[in-house]
Amino acid sequence: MIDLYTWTTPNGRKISIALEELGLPYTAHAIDIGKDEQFRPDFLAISPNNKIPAIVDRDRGISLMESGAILIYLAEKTGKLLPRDGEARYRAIEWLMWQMGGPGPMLGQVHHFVKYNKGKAPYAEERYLKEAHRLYGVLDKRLANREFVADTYSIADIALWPWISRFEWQTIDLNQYPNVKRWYIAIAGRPAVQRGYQQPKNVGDIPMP
Ligand SMILES: N[C@@H](CCC(=O)N[C@@H](CS)C(=O)NCC(=O)O)C(=O)O
Repeated sequence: MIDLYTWTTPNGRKISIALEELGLPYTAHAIDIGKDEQFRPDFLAISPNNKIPAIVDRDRGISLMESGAILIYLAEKTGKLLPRDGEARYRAIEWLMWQMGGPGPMLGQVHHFVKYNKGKAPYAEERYLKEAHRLYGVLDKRLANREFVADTYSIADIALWPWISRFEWQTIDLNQYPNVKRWYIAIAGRPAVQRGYQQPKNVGDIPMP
């Protein structure tokens, strides 16, 4: 049994979606970051960087923070969603790391400046929106001749998809990125994604372009 500490954000949904896809039994515990619950000492004991998501795998007595590390751990635990060896494995890790270093932090800044702080910091809005479009362009090109970012559906897609699901917050028109749009709609149709999206609580339908 796995305990997942999470909230209704892209980083949290990566892990609930992966757990659903892998069919691993888990309990989702809500850490409301709007109420500063991520600073509770019991949460800090498993996530010293005070951020969701984090997991505790009771079977192995291990706790982990950082969504990328958790995704690799879950994939290796089950032997699914990450090729075992060869170029395919490193391609999936490459795009997972791209998500962790690019779309994650950059689109996070777009949410702050373009949605929550609109009109107050034009330099930041322009900078991060420009970077968002660049990243969407990179993803669109990657998906031009393949179904998924690393050919077969993997933890790299699972890491990226919840960030793209905030396209409305980011003022991104997915019609500008037809390959991303096709990929996004296909993944949104997966029952495991639909279940994982609604953790740790139901927040309404998945946004559709
Ligand atoms: N690199 C981390 C980022 C996690 C992250 O930024 N989590 C946000 C929610 S999406 C959070 O917990 N923020 C609370 C805070 O910063 O205090 C990961 O991928 O797990």
